[in-house]
Amino acid sequence: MAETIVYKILAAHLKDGRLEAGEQTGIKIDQTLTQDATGTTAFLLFESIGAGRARTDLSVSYIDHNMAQFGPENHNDHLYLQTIAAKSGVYHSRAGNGICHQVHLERFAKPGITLLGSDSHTPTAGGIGALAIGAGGLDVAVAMAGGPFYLTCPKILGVKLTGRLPDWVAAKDVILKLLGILTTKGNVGWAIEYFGPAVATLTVPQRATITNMGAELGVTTSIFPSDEQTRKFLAAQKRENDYRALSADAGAIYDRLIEINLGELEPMAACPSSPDNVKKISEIEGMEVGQIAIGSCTNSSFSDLIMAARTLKGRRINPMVEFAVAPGSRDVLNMLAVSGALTDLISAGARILECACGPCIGLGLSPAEGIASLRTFNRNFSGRSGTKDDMIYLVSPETAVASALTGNITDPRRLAELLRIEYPKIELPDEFIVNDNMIEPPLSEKEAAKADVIRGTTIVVPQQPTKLSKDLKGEVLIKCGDKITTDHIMPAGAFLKYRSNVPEYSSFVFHCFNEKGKPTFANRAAKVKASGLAGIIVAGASYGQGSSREHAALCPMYLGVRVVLAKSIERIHKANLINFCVVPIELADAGDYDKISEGDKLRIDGFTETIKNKDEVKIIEETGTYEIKGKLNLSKRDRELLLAGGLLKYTLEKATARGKEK
Ligand code: MIC
Ligand code: SF4
Repeated sequence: MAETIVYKILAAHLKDGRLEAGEQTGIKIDQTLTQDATGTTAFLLFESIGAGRARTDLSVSYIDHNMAQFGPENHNDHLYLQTIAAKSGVYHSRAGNGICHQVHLERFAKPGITLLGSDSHTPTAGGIGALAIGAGGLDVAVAMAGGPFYLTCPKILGVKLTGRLPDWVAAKDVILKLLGILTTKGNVGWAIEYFGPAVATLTVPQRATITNMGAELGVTTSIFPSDEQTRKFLAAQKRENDYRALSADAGAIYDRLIEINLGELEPMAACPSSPDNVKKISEIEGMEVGQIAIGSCTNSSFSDLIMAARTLKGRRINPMVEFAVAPGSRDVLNMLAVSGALTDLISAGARILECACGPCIGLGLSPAEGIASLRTFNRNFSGRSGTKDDMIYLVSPETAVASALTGNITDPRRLAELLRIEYPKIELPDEFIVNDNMIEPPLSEKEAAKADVIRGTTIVVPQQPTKLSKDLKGEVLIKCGDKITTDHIMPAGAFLKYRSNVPEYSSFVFHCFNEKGKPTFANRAAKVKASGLAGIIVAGASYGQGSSREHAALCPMYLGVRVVLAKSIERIHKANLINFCVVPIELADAGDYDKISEGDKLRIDGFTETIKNKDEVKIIEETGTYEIKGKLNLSKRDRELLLAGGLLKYTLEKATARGKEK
């Protein structure tokens, strides 16, 4: 049978289950990546599993998120991660070396491998032909310990690319176009495979921009073929040996097809405050801009930044614009320095930020009130920048740089007419500067046995869930609307420093919905927990969009939440809920959402029995006002996990059972 790339890679890694869309399948994971904001939990849980050394081909732990270092928390995390990585057989990319996805693309990812990362933008590596998937830290910990990763076999959306990008139109505009078509809702269970004649015209960094923002669509992964462009990129990274050709078979069948003619695309923007609120730049042109940033794992490659530098060379940023550049990796920064492009950026007035996530995760550069901020990032959820009611527009580096010169949103295709700037044709360099000085290899097993792990007092082992009760009696703690992101559930930015301390971090659950003078979500949850009832979260469609942060499941669980009842739930978040023994229930009839109010007391009789083998749940309002039906879209393994008290307990039980068999 003619196969897609996704199914070829899945078949080569199959460990458990059948390869059929909708089926739960366990696959072998070749590489893992973790980053510091999810990594401390992942490694603490990895230690709890007791696996000792990582059993993957390669695992890398990155420091790129929490680098502001106000107080000891962040540095405590870095030291813990560095020492536990060395001991566990894991490579460690130190603070300052760059954003995990950019560095992994440059130094480690390969065509045809499976990569699991505790970050939702792990599919960036799909740009090099890797099957790369984002997951919660506990799933990554289990994969590091050599366990299979379970996923629902996806349906394949084939995106056929034809034509060629016009000057000043960028890879970012391709994915923004797709976000406009598919939106951030309703794409759970799909993977995207790009093909068609235009693929050959896109470099690996351009492809990676496109696969990176597949995360915003909510698809499981996105992937490009591996071809001459891939070989060229790997050769320039001095690792041509990692190359292998990879493409779908002729006649491969896609479950859905979309065709995009790159030649017909225009510069686009995702307007406030969702990545799918896409408009053409021509529709919003002229709006005043107060801040512009180029960076993040979406658009911080050498090609992106050299384009910006060449466009800005000898010119000056508009004085009313704050303009910042965060290179994706230290190698990118080094290349900018050596080529002289860094001087062009500095001279034009750019603020050069660290090679890190920085403003993308709300750590610094929060915009002033009431101004539009243009960013080449991937998320513009309200408040994520650190400013309430922010107005963030997601754009290409080309649009960013054009607007930085004029001070208002500008279609870069007009730069010739406005400022006599011709498009700087950018070729991928034949050779990148490669310097792995800040990637620490792990200790040998012998050395590791004697090595100490540094654990600051701010690093607290997360508490595991208690088992579910036979019948559920609970209270609705909050009723929220559609498209609730994990940023709404667990704020990042200034709160990130509590990531390694669940009891502390939990006080900020649903922080954005807390009102002055009223009890916080955490206070209300504590009261309900003390009364002996379980906490219930009610939500609309697409609950848990965005990041892979398992704290969005772990912290509510810590506060006593045992059920999320929503119109629909996004893939990574649903898996995280199950991993931490919070039961995800979808409303059988979305209209029933209107019947439920905050404070309602709900009952599910035979709760654990239902989880064991039923698909339908009867939910009864305690005073008899209404009775509604919920759906349990759970695999056999999901049910086992929930009944065991979550993934960690399940993994430990399995290990004990295996030990007894021996
Ligand atoms: C994000 O972009 O939201 C993050 C921060 O990278 C998250 C991970 C996290 O919350 O630590 C993600 O995308 O998974
Ligand atoms: Fe970092 Fe932003 Fe990428 Fe998340 S999306 S990994 S915060 S750069």
